[in-house]
Amino acid sequence: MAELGTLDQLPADYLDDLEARNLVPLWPNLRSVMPYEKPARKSQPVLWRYRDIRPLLLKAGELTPIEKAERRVLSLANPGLGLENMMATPSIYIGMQLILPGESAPCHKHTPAAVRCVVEGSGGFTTVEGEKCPMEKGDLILTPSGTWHEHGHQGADPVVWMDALDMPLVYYLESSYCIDGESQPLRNVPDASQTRYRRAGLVPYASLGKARAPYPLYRYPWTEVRQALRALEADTAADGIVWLAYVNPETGGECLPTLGLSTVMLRPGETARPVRRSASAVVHVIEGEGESLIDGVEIAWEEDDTFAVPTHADLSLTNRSTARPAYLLVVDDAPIQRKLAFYEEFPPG
Ligand code: GTQ
Repeated sequence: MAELGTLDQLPADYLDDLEARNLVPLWPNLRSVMPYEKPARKSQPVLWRYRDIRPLLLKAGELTPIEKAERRVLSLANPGLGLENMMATPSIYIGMQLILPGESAPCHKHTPAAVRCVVEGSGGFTTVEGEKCPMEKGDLILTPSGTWHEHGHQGADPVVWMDALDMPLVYYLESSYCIDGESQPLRNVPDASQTRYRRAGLVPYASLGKARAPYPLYRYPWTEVRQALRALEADTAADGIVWLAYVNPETGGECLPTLGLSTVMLRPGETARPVRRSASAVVHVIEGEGESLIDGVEIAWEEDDTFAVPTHADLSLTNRSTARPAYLLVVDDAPIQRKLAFYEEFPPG
């Protein structure tokens, strides 16, 4: 490990000459962009309490009509990355979106991919490419890159959901933009989770052997995912994690090219210690309460809370209840890292 030369070892007139020609010497900066052993990380382990968010989001409902917001969202920003950058982790944007009864958020499509997880309220819906997806607590709705989507609300109480987008990555690539569209004509059928992909292991015969649709399923209903976790518990070793990945039912691969989606059930009193990973993640608490240690930082979470897990961080997840399971949604950037061929897991020892 050679000691590298520093900027102050270079003559001022030489540095001026470089700067005048838009040139920068690498060696004084090499260790900061490429440190040994572990990446430099600005992201912090952060907890966003729903108890804090909710009144401020409802206040936004009073202060800003939907027409003035397009999307009425408070972004969950990681202070380590600069609040104004609206990044929960280096690749993941998280927002909490409020829609009031009778309101609608107009149709658009954009280059960033999005996924939503319903936090509270009944009667909301998102229409994706003409498919009307009901939104009930815990439901996951995908709006992949380039798909038309709009939101509405036919219920009586405020509806709130969490948005996760790969926007920080797409923005960094100077590729993030949006196109407004007309409200979509509805295909008058239930969403594909109730029709074409009603059950794992079955796909419409016509799709066999055909070019695979990139996004056959937009909605993953929580009531069914929750049952699937309960069923998996019966076949999970006591020291194993009850953990399901959301996948594309036609390919068995990740639902989205950038964001990984999975859900963990913590048994009463359980502490899970997932293997340390190179991916960053955001964890959202669908049900339950507990605590986590993230690189030594203790975070006590409750239902509907959300927290950020930086890349390469140590993570534990403890269900504080000895009576009820806890259910977590994990959004991570492992799919990006796998595609770039540097995704790693670091088993202990
Ligand atoms: O609902 O389409 O939180 O376009 C940020 C950007 C939500 C959305 C966000 C968006 C949306």
